[in-house]
Amino acid sequence: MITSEATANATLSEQVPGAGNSILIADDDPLSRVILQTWLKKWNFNVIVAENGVKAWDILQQENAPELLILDWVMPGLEGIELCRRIRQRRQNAYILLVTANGEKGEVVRGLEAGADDYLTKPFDADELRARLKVGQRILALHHQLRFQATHDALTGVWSRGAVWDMLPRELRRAARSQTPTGVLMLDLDHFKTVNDTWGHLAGDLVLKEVVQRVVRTLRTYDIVGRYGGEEFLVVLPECRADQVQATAERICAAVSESSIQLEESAINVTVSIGGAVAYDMDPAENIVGNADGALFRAKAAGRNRVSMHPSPEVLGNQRFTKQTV
Ligand code: GH3
Ligand code: MG
Ligand code: MG
Repeated sequence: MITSEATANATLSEQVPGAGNSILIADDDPLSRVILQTWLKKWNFNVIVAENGVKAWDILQQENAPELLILDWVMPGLEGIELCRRIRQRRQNAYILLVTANGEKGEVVRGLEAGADDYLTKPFDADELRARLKVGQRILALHHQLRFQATHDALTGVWSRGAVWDMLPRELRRAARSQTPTGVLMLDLDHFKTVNDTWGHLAGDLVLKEVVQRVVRTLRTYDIVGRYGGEEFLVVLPECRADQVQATAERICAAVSESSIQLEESAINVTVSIGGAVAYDMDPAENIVGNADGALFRAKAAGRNRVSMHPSPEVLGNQRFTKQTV
């Protein structure tokens, strides 16, 4: 979405279309804004405009706020340099071009020390601006790549253990606010050591990847899958009662075992065992994962390729949440 001066009164959420190719201009000078907007639109940016630092700060509090920012140094209320400092205290995923009036060395140094990544001097030069924005885009893309690598498992592409441990407590707090239960599954491949011993580790890796794909295909887009350990995975199922958690786990078991995994020279039959638990109210994440782990242990002991549920108040006839869930 492109925001023009004419739509500057649109609500903030209407103005923030997503970080992708968005850029924020914060400048109190209407002429500078028009010049920048014209060029940036021509270069296919989604332009979001703030007429002062306070409005820019409000926009930056929104979800999916732009990451590429052109901030004027001199603005009434909140100056660009102060805005830089505030942004750096809160987030790293921003590339800030600070606009100075004359590019005087002392000013530039102060701006960079306050958290700006680069600076521009007025009057703007289109080619220079475009080149500097490309640098910003390159750095932001690297930032995203690093972030992805830090939060995802390289082999299977699902969330890393650390990322799931970050997300689960947040999900549990959200669920407690909306009074909905959250399901957690602990899933472990059965006799996976035998797969490695028989067909080799590379084949084992391919099997792991295929199992994860089968699991993910069984789930909803907003369910969370993370690699908990070697061949162990944690699944978070928002807004699921115990019966729904169990049904989902049964579907996963069936999806993994229903056909053999075809490799170049072999077809390998794989099964998984799953322990399930449901969190209510503010059950700590450690407890719910521990409960799912205990249930997994029982599923293994009972013969593998099966689901075992940690008994929940709901199953025991003490249903605390009456709200309908999907
Ligand atoms: P169980 O049914 O009791 O879970 O038996 P298991 O053989 O699956 O369990 P065990 O813990 O004895 O062995 C797990 C194996 O998983 C051993 C380890 O080498 C293998 N493994 C863990 N991560 C990877 C991986 O990334 N790639 C491959 N190929 N193997 C892995
Ligand atoms: Mg195993
Ligand atoms: Mg294991």
